[in-house]
Amino acid sequence: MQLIDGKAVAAQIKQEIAAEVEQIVAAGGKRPHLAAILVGHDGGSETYVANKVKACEVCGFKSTLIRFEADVTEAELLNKVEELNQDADVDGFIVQLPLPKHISEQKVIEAIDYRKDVDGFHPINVGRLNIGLPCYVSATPNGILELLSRYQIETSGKKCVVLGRSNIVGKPMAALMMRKAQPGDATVTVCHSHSKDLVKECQEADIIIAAIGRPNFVTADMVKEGAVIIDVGTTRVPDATKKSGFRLNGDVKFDEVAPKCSFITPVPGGVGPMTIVSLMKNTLLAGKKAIYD
Ligand code: BQF
Repeated sequence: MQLIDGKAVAAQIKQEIAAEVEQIVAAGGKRPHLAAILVGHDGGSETYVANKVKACEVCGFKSTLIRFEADVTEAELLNKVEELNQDADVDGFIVQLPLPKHISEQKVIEAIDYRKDVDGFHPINVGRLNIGLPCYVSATPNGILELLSRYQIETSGKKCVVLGRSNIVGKPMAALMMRKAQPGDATVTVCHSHSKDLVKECQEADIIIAAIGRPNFVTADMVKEGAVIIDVGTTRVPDATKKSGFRLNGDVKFDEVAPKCSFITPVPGGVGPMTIVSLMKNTLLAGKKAIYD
């Protein structure tokens, strides 16, 4: 069993990005600038945005954090999105999800200029991903692809089960794994809360990508000997022994599943850090105007 060290890979990629940024700036180019909108004070969202701002510093990017209280109106939020769309200094920006219930996430996502949509959530980027055109790719699936690539994990012709069908992880992950590319070329099955034969599908899988947000959902009996397990779960569960009062729990029962695997990602330190670094890669692309313009 080999542990996939997302934290170490992410640290290395951030150094690669930082080196490229210094080259760009030395040559008279623009330092990439990421802006993030954070609505409210949800603990998870606060942490995730802080992780992104910190990563920008490490990469040598400029970053701007824009905060609104949870009672911000949809119109006010849409105004800020439009302002960032027009701001020539901002190369890319994100709106941290989830948003309060009185705001339509879809409306906000569609208001973002797709050329600055470094989260890859705008329908134009989603559509382009699905037909194999250059685009901003959703950060978590792209980070997983990067791990599969750096660990030279064979995906071509393999049975890949994606657990979860969210717009942010499950659906783009399935699209990427079925692409005619490396990593890719897999036979992809997407399972979700209504799948009848989920356990059987998992037992036959060479690769399981678990993104259902249910702690310890994937157990040893569901995993084939030698399978590759990618755990996207990051549920915060109370833990009195931690300074923060909680810990992150994956979708995989790590202790019993790990001995059966060829490769497995831990939580924390697996997919999470790669999500952040993928956003940094998209921001670098935005700064370079590498995809659009
Ligand atoms: C780690 C996210 C659910 C809903 C919205 C490092 C992150 C997490 C874990 C992180 C996530 C999860 C993010 C670790 C960003 C991943 O060391 O294991 C980093 O910051 N993430 C998000 O922005 O929105 C979410 C999960």
